[in-house]
Amino acid sequence: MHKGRARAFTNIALIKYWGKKDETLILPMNNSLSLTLDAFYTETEVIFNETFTQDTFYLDGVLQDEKATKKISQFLDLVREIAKKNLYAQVTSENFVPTAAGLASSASGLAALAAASNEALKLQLSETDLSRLARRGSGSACRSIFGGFVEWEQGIDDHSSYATPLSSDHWEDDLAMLFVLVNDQQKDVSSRDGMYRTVTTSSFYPGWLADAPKDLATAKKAIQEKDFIALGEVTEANGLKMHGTTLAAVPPFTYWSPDSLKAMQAVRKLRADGINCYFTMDAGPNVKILVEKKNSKDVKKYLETLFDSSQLVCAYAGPGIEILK
Ligand code: 2P0
Repeated sequence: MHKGRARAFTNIALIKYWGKKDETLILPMNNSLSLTLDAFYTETEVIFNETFTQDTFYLDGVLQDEKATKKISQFLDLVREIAKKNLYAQVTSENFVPTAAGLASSASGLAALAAASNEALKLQLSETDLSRLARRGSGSACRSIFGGFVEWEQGIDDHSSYATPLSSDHWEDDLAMLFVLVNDQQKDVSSRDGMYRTVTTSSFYPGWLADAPKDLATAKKAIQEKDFIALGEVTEANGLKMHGTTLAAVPPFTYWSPDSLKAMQAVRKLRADGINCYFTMDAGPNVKILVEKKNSKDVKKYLETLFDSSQLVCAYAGPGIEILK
């Protein structure tokens, strides 16, 4: 029996990954930049055993169906290939999220599974190799191997596409990200399907691709100079551009709900009142607000006049993967 356990934290992109140039290898169309957070994480245990006759996957105590297990099995096939071992596995994952808010993240999930597998089979992969491996499970997972600010270099092949931590002199410790958890009545378009549809059909997509490298350069400069306003402005603009592409997809779609707009308006109002904060959104209606730690209480206080306090979660910068005994 070969057993490993690991914890990985979720990350939120300030410069988004949106679109693949290779669907199988999960090579992105552009570099992205994220902040790993401390509030949401996944703990995963993987056991490879000679006596198992298939892969099984438990998430939050519930045995998962064929579709969810298949994604895990395909990832484990990569691990088995690296290990040159033909063993089935039992994967037990727990997502730690403050409320049942649909924030279960494939980023933390696949990063934890990659790290746990590395541990179980004593593969001794470097963090760079782990990032490459996690990427094959879910693109954004390659960034969750590391803490703080992280850049995912798109690369041109399996070998050259991986994430690296950005040096920031610990500036991320002065920042916070406030989550506004919004209920959504709409049918979900998964990020995988959403980005595929956008790349293949949206006439706005070339505009996204033209701007992404410039936005990335602006964000990296802002981090180097600890310029919060510059980082916030480019984060908000880049997120809006990503969401703009979905409106021109065929068929069109949006991840925004009325409450998402309400949260965005609140951020604009706070800025007008002199509190610097900026929003971003991912493949769902939740709004994430980047703010300096020193102002996070004031932002939360204002949002509590608009949303239930159970919908508001404040996160800080988080660490990279952790091996659990
Ligand atoms: C990001 N998202 O950079 C972007 C912004 C969502 C919007 O990465 O298909 O679950 O498994 O590679 O990583 C979510 O997409 O997609 C994501 P796959 P993933 O965070």
